[in-house]
Amino acid sequence: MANQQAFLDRCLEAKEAASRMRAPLIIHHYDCDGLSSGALAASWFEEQDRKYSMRAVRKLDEALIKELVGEPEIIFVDLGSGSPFIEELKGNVIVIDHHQPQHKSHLQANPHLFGFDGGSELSAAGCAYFVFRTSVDLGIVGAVGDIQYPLRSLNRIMLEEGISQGKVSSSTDLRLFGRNSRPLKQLLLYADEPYLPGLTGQEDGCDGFLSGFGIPQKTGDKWRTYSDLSLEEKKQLVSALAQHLSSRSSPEASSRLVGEVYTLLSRPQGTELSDASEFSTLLNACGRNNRAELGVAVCLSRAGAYEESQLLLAEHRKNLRAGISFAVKNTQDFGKFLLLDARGIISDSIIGVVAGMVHPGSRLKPILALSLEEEGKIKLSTRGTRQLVEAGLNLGKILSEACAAVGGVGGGHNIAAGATIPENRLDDFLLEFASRL
Ligand SMILES: [Mn+2]
Repeated sequence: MANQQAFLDRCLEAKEAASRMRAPLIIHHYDCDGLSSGALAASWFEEQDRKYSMRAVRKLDEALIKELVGEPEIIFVDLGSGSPFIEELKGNVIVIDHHQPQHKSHLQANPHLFGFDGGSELSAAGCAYFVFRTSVDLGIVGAVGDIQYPLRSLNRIMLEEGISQGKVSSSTDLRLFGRNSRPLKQLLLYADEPYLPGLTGQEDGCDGFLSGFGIPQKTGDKWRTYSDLSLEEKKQLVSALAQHLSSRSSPEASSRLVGEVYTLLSRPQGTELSDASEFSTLLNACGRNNRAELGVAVCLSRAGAYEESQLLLAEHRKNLRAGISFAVKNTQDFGKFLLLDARGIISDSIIGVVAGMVHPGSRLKPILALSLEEEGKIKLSTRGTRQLVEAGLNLGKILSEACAAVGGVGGGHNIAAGATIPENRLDDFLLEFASRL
């Protein structure tokens, strides 16, 4: 069914089309995958010593298309396939995307068109890698940022190419943020992916947990990080954490505690940039705080960009923790799905990330999260599980149909999708959504 060669041929075709462009405008999405795929395309133009310009956007709507009508050359990255409006563009257009295609116009490099699932087998950054064949580490960062974990199919092929190029290595380890950079207590206190009930955000809980077994937190006056621990100590800590999580009925979280981690060997070691997952959080922090250009600058290793991103990262992680702790307490069971109404509490820029991180109780149902987008409009984010998708769930399709019925716009992937609807149509939307599950 899936035709890898045809996909790769299309990628090559897209590259040839790109190399015929004189100075394209690269339009990319503002999340982690959008920033890494945009930067990946930009890095190719720089390697070739060619001109380009860039613009990060939150969504590709009719208003934006109107602005773009006069552009002679556009490369869309991590968006475009889901926007029928782009049929109106008459210039030279290339689309490098992994969202479910809703039209056939323009040259599109998109894994969906060749039988692959763009929600789990390849992200936009991976697609951009197969087009441009450069900066493979950014391809990995985008995949991890879009929660395409563990990497399989086309993602796996990209990973193996990265390993053989000496730019990436993979190993099995604890997956908490800050393995290399945070003292043990902070590692637990600030854990958000997975969220550790009883530990995340709870200092007493962390102290109690760590003093429960004899791992010294300091060597001399230096606080120890997870990577400072001996192999034996690491095993002890991981199994205590797994036990803690399963006693708190978070089997999902405990299964995500340990897994494959990716080290980016050509980035500064010992910083967030050397770990694919930490790099992806940093990019989300930039994009979701309206500093997309800073995220791209970090990807392109511009001087001073990493340092500047640190403040944003701290702020982003604080917002995530607050969002998660709200979500854990306020998610309701609506029968066929879980509903998290976070309007006015969680910003629309992180609602999707939070929805993907909270997995209250069993995950036999998708979660639908609501936030306020702008006056009179609700931003919806919905997340499923791989098991649900394997059983036939397609949230992108459900959302685009349910939205069409209430005058909204939505779509995305089978496992994760988003939409905007008018606030006064929420009840109708919920009925439409539930009836399609
Ligand atoms: Mn994406």
